[in-house]
Amino acid sequence: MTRYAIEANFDGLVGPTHNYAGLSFGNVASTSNASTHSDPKSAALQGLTKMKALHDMGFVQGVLPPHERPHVKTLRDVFGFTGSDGDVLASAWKTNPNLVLATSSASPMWTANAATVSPSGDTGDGKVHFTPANLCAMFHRSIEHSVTGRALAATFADANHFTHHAALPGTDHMGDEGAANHTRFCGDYGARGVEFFVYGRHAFEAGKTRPGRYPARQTYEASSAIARHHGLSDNSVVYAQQNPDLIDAGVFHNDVISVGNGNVLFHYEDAFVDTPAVLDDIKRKMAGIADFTHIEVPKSAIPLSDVVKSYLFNSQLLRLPENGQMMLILPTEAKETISVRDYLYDLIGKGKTPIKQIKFFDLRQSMRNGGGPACLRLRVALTEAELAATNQHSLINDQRFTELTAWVEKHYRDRLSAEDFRDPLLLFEVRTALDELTQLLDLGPIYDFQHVN
Ligand code: SUG
Repeated sequence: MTRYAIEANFDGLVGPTHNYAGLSFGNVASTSNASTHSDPKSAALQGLTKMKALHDMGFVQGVLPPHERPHVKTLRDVFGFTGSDGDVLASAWKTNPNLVLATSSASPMWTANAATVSPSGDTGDGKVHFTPANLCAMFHRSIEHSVTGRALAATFADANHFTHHAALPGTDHMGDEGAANHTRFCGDYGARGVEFFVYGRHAFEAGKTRPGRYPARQTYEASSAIARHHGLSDNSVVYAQQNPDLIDAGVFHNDVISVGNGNVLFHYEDAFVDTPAVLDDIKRKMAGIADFTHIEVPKSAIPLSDVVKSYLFNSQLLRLPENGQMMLILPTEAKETISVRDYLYDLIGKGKTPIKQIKFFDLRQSMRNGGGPACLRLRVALTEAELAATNQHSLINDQRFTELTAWVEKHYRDRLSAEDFRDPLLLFEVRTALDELTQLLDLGPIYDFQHVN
């Protein structure tokens, strides 16, 4: 029996410490914008504008909170600094400013990396399963999963509907980047679908291909462990290795080279190792669920460097609630890259594609760190009962949008540079803002400074 269900998007609210520290090796935008000053207020308002627009189009839109940064607890527990919070910041900065910067990134805003989510139609126990990503490839992101786990548990609290797993161990062998490397194909969102896991390398088998220049952040072993923990059946799971040459060209997550939803996969030529076999496997497992279709962008139409620069595939592929048509939400950079713009207008002009509409959003503040529309959201397919069991304060409506906009206007600075992070005043500003936010979103005490153990 088909149950009424929707796909909700939970966007990360950009944090008050949004900045460009060049922390992500292999992410071209991050390294090339290192040390430029940022504008956290505009960044947060750009994100909220996208959330409100999706709500206005009839989608269920949720929000996940930013994290406390600088994270003094990491400076204490990991690096061993002591004294008052101000002392800890001062001595860490004196020792090496990079220690403070690595604990000050607003990177939890990219909630595509928050977790892997399996909807209840796919799981062994019929509940929605969440595994926060350990993000162990980058130090500044490896400190995210505990607070992310608490935020998810507070948002999806009802144990009758939601199961929360611990992050996998944060070791190189089990590197996990969450939904950025995970896609789900389906017919109805509430029925069984096919979960598609894309990994960069095998960790327990020597001699397999892997990139030579940049890190392959996700391992096959991490992806397959999550599938087991979530109770997915083998005939509903497809694994694919990302093409290592693409990782070496700056494609650090699968969501920089393909995006899927419903019965559609939109992808670049040779996105995977043996792409035809991967497509066959998906098609075979989708039989009886929905007619799987794919749109392949040929290399001859768009050079790889334009794909990476424009973030064409880091778009949100959405199924419009009113008519089931597909639409793409893209960053403005896609319109400004001529090969990409020409391709897109040709694609929707032909009319023979399931993608019928395109919309562009200004997300420049996030894009400068390599985060496009798809990075900013975690998809959670929910039945009617699961949606009702979700924390309603985490859902965007007109009132919540107004409250969050006022909250940003009140607490965020419009200019931040590296030196600002040594100032304890910034830390206290952040904590005051986040304390208010947990009340606004009715999340309870999820932050370390709120004395959670
Ligand atoms: O992990 N950038 C993030 C961008 C994440 C994008 N997410 C997806 N593709 N789903 C990363 O590389 C840069 C932070 C800095 O350099 O200051 C950063 O963490």
